[in-house]
Amino acid sequence: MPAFRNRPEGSNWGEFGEADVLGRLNLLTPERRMAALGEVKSGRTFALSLPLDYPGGNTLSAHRLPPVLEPSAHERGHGHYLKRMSEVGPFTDVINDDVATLCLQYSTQWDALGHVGHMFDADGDGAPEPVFYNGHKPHAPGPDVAAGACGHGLGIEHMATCGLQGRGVMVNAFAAYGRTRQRVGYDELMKLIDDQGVEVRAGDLLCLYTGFADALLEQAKSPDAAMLRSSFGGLDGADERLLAWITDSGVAALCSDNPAVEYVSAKPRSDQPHALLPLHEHCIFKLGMPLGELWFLSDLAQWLRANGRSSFFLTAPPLRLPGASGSPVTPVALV
Ligand code: UVW
Repeated sequence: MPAFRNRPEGSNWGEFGEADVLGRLNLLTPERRMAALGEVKSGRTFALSLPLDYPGGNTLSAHRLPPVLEPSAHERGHGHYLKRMSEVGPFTDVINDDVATLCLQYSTQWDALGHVGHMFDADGDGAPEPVFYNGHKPHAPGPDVAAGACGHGLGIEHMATCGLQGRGVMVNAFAAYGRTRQRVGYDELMKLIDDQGVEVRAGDLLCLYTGFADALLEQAKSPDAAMLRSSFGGLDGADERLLAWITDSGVAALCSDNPAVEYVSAKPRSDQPHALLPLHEHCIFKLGMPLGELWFLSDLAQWLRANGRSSFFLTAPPLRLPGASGSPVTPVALV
């Protein structure tokens, strides 16, 4: 029995199975991974993560706080950071052991499929209820569910265990627009793809480089939110032709160096109920497609451009943290 009676217009719910939790990551097949290995020609790697204490502060997202890294309680109990094994025997080892308090979506991250749901009448009772990809329902926090965690069947652990590797493709929006707040809709994306000779294939992990993370690094953990918000754009989730292209392209995931992949505007687009984040709605909620945000794409984008390439092998598993709605990630591109 599917978990839903109605499915949202334009969604693929049920197509990967009634209980599916991977969405478009199902397209990362062994055959496609083998083909993606053909992108490896030099053996050079690029780490696509920011330091996880960037952006700095919480001006970009008030509820996401910088990580706090401390020695573990055990070591604090010893009154010093280093545990000296000489205290328990004739040992020379000195050991550090840390605890991190980490907002999982503070810095370079994956949004899991449990990150964004919508009010939608999936059960057909005539009233919308909160629901996620493939009809998954949120669970109320209880003894088995960490209070405050999304706590339903779409936690990030599924992305971790699926072996998140495949063919990456880079679209370099910064090369065309520089530091201009540009909406990248269907027309703009097709022009970038044509001009840059990008070949997008089903199962690809598509990366959009805007330059946002470079500005963050320049601002050295004191982000100038006004400058950042007025200087960098993203994919235009309000453009229906772009959404149709995302569906038809078979792309497995979208990633960017900006904070939301999409161009965010808090201004309502109509008087009718609608998504604040329409690209999130289309990708995460309707298609089961994870979004990668605040990735550090600059060095890779420059290298690809200098070498007349746009594709690479990408490895990007999140933390295997059951129930989490997002996770830090250290993606690695192999070219
Ligand atoms: C929200 O904050 C809702 O989304 P994201 O971090 O994915 O842009």
